Amino acid sequence: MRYSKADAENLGADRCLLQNIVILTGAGISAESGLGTFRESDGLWEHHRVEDVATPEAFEADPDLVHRFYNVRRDQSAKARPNAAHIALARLEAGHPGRVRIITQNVDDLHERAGSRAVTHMHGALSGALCHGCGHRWPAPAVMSSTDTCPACGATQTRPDIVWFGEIPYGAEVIDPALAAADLFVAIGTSGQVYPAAAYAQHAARMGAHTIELNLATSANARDFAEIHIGPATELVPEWVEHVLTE
Ligand code: BV8
Repeated sequence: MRYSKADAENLGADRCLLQNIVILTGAGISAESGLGTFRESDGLWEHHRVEDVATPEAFEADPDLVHRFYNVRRDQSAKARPNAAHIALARLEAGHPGRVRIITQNVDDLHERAGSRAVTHMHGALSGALCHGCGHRWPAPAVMSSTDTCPACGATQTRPDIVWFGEIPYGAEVIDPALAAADLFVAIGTSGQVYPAAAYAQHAARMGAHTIELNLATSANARDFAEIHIGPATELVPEWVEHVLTE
């Protein structure tokens, strides 16, 4: 089933036609840029499950193991290039008359490098560093280690500015109103296994949005989507954007 103007008009006369589009992206949108996803690779880092590395407990126990994990990903992210899917979303934001907001679970900066501006990194970003002592934030150096000192307070409590499992995601003050006002919610390249992001489609649908999943495989929350397209993001996303911009 393809999303059509008739479907949009069925959204109800009081809802502007596709005025507000909210897009949730996951690791799958960056897969074709060469950045590994969490659950397709063997999901291991130095023989540890990623879920066990991306935690405050792991950082407490072995900060340099966690820093190594992010140093490698920061290097990979810097060498990666935005792909056709990132570029298409930037084209959508520039060409769509209504609002387009990207909520990304990813910590790479490929959306920004493709030209998207309205991007919320709900799980933080590799480009950021945070002082656990004073809360100061600054641009992360390419390589971080447990001996780094905070430029503001001098403490050796610096960490990547990333939201780990068990920590509260960023951006709720932007995300919650965006979901409430969404006419269209599109999830791209996410397995729907991590909360609260995995609940966004259901929430948006309850608020009246039409929901679409673009994914290489159906996600754990496929039941929350009115429409599902299966395929690689670099094919599905440009096609979908072209459809929205020319409908
Ligand atoms: C929180 C940053 C409280 C780190 C990440 C039991 C039940 C329910 C929930 C919980 C539970 N126990 C604990 C929880 C909460 C927990 C959680 O959800 N755990 C899961 C594992 C059950 N969540 C948290 O702890 C969150 N915090 O809940 O706080 C709270 C909340 C709100 C308000 C107050 C209090 C914090 C979670 C954040 C963790 N940090 N990332 C880092 O990046 O290193 S999560 C990490 O995995 C990613 O950021 C991403 O978000 C997440 C999921 O990954 P995906 O992006 O979906 O990637 P994945 O590999 O899984 O899937 C790839 C997809 O791409 C697949 O579908 C594949 O088919 C597709 N694909 C592949 N190639 C392509 C493609 N698609 C298109 N084209 C392709 N070419």
